[in-house]
Amino acid sequence: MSTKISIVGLVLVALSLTSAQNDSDFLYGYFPDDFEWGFATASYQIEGGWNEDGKGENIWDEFTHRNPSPIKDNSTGDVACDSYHKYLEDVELLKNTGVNFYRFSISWSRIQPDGTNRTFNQAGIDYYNNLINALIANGIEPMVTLYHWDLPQALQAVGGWPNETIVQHFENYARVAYSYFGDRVKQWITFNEAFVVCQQGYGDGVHAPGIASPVQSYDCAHNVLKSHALAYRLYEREFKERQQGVCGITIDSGYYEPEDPTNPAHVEAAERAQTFKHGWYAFPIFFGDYPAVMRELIDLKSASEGLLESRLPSFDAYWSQQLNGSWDFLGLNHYTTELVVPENRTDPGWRGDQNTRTYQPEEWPASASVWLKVVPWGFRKLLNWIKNTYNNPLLLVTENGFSDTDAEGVNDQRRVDYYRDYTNNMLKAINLDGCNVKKYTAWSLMDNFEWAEGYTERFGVHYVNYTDPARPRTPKNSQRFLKQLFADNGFPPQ
Ligand code: GBH
Repeated sequence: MSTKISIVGLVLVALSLTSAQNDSDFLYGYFPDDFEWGFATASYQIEGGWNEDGKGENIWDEFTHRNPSPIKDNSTGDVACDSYHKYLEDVELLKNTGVNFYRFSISWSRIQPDGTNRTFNQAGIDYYNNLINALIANGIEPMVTLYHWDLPQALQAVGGWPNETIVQHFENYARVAYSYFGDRVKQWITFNEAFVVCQQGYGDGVHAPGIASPVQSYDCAHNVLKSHALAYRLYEREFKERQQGVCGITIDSGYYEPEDPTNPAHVEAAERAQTFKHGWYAFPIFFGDYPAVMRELIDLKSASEGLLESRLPSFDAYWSQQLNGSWDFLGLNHYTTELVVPENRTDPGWRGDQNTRTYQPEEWPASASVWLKVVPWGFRKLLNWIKNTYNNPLLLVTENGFSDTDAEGVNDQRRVDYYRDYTNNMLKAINLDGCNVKKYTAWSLMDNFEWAEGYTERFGVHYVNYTDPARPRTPKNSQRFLKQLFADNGFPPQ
């Protein structure tokens, strides 16, 4: 009897080990009954109406209007998908796909044109009120991101996120949003992908405001985290009881797999990469401070560069306390996986500081984005890493998706495959591994302005024709696939 059990056990272990890597065993079955499905978008990527009805300029307006253009196809979000005028059509698309919720972001400068309490724009409030009301009238729950990268330009003019004065302005902005929309919005996300805000915007400089600095990205992160904490505590203190909503943050992370999982140095390097990426933002929120490995390495490197203070700032007891536990849920944006090898580096900044090199093997299936390879098993492993690292917090997948080009049009079989295989790995993480995931959000409802890549990469399940002034949206095959998945709440046994 006992040998029988252990043989069964061995077979199960062997099966789960191979499944983690090659995904050959598709899991049929259902998500939990209370599981919810939705789509995400972001204000700058879809709205257009960049200077309409009193909206202030933001850093993406300024960035895309530069000459020469830093955007691949020299495009802008001036019109984008024209959702500022077509939002009712977008609500129809959502309704037709059978979603539970819609994740969109508020353009800060549309409601506070200079980003401070000195200015206020009623037309911006009206726009979001109309959108929220239309969603609710159609049985779709709004999930609102306060900051998806479009900082009011007036705040960048005084230094942007690396300037600590921004923390108070963000809290003030959050108060306006909670006050005007919180009677109907019950799900708040303070920041979308703080990593991208700070590292792409102030570290590598490939996103607005286009600053490349090994110091500013850490200062940015510090103030983004403080801003998150204040906005969370404000909601908790003044709104939560009355409005009965929840507040959290979305942290983006790939999965980091050791190149050689049998080599302890590789395993350690992968853990370091994972911690530098996800832990940079999540450790302060879950534990009240940056990860020890970041403190150690960045302090050491700063000293050897002859700096008198570390490039990584510190939280005092007050901020540590404000941050610690400032979450009702953890938002996760996940797209891809990288392999990691250890490497001693001296280039200052977030990349060099972690003493790793990451890459993706050529043979992994590609997308239209250089950084996005299709690695479905990495999703399951990341969900397990989060479960183990933060004691299985309530996790909402706030983005996941695949890019192709204009050539695919509406016949987007690779996107269908991506969604099928990634959501199947999420099903395994939930039903087999016990990960506490309660929502899944596909990026994106429709093709849109893909930041530095302009309109050259498409992430939508609706095709948007940008050469037509009416910006018509057409469902792709992936829209039909997800509609079925949402309706079935899983994969019905064949
Ligand atoms: C998300 O970005 C955004 O939230 C969304 O607005 C965007 O449209 C969507 O995904 C698709 O890109 O080489 O280490 O610098 C997440 C994607 C994360 C992709 C950071 C590029 C660069 C990682 N980005 N990544 S790194």
